[in-house]
Amino acid sequence: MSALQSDQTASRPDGRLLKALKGECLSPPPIWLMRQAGRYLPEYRELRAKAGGFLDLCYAPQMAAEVTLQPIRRYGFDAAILFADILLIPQALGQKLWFETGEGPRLDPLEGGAAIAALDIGNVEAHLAPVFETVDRLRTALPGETDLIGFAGSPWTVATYMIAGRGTPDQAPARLFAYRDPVAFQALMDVLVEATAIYLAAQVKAGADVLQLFDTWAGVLPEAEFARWSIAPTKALVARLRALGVRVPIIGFPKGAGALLPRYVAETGVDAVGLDPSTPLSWAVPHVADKTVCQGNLDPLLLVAGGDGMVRAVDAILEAFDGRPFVFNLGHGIVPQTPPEHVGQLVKRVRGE
Ligand code: 1CP
Repeated sequence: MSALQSDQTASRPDGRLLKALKGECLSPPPIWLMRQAGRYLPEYRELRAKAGGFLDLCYAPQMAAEVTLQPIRRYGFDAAILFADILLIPQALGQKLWFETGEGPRLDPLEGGAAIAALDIGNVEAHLAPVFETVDRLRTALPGETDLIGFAGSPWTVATYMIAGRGTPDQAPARLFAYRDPVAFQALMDVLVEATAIYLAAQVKAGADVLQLFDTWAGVLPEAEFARWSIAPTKALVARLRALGVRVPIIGFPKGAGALLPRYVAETGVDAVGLDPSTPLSWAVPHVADKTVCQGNLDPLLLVAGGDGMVRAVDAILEAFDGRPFVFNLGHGIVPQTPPEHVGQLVKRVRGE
């Protein structure tokens, strides 16, 4: 792990997130939170109203950089995560994407092999140029010690939205599609691996110090399908990124992977792994933390509730990973009803202040 290096930021000393991801044991551990920019912050809601829609915000570099910086100013997290969305890739491939107010994303569902064959990889980099400009602005605007995380969805998770056209409770449409037509589904994985590699390599070139792959829907897959549609495309993506010269650490987040996490870690080539809230600490420490850097895993609803329950859970996580390289985070994204003051209390507790 020590051979890893940031591509563009060779002159900038590693921040605390980078140090932990390269295997340094830090006390207190670095902290950032998934979805740390977003609707729980009044300053985000204000800027989003000005931008018009959520997608307008994603493609407006000055505003997207500003919402990325908002939680850094408030809480001084050790890392910023680029403000964008995992569904920009399907849009860059030519699929129609829009957001229904109060409901979430909608896409024109991909209905078969012909629709998959029509996806156009040629336009990905040009379409996503505003995102790279956001990264570039952020690298200049962020405090020197704050690492910048770029991200994308894993091919499986992005495909679930492309096939269903929306989020569903168990992403059954994509699972069914993959069972019925694995050849067409593999073609979709191949397109997504290549498009995502282009996208992430360009984020790193623009200044991202770390990459995270969100595989939010990994946990709905049985073992054989987990290997085929979560592990294999992630492994191909990591290999493709390394072949493109990307050397920054990559965090994989296969939510719900459970007992398949050690296999995911051993086979994909990621440098660290995000644990979801249902992963038992007593199991994760011997089975995962002995093999790679862990990140996680406070239940986002404990952050909503706050108080003693939150404090006890934070302390249990810190104690479990004490003496190992570790990154404190939630086990999934912050939810909109989170009181902003609880986030401040969480950061203080983790830092022992
Ligand atoms: O303002 C709004 O109304 C939009 C809410 C919102 C936000 C703030 C969406 C819509 N996306 C985002 C930003 C976002 N999405 C980030 C920004 C950086 C940060 O973490 O602060 C990131 C990393 C994502 C990633 C993302 N988008 C994931 C993976 C992580 C996760 O939470 O599971 C997924 C599944 C999406 C799709 C998506 N985009 C938005 C919503 C509401 C959803 C989920 C839809 C669903 O499953 O029903």
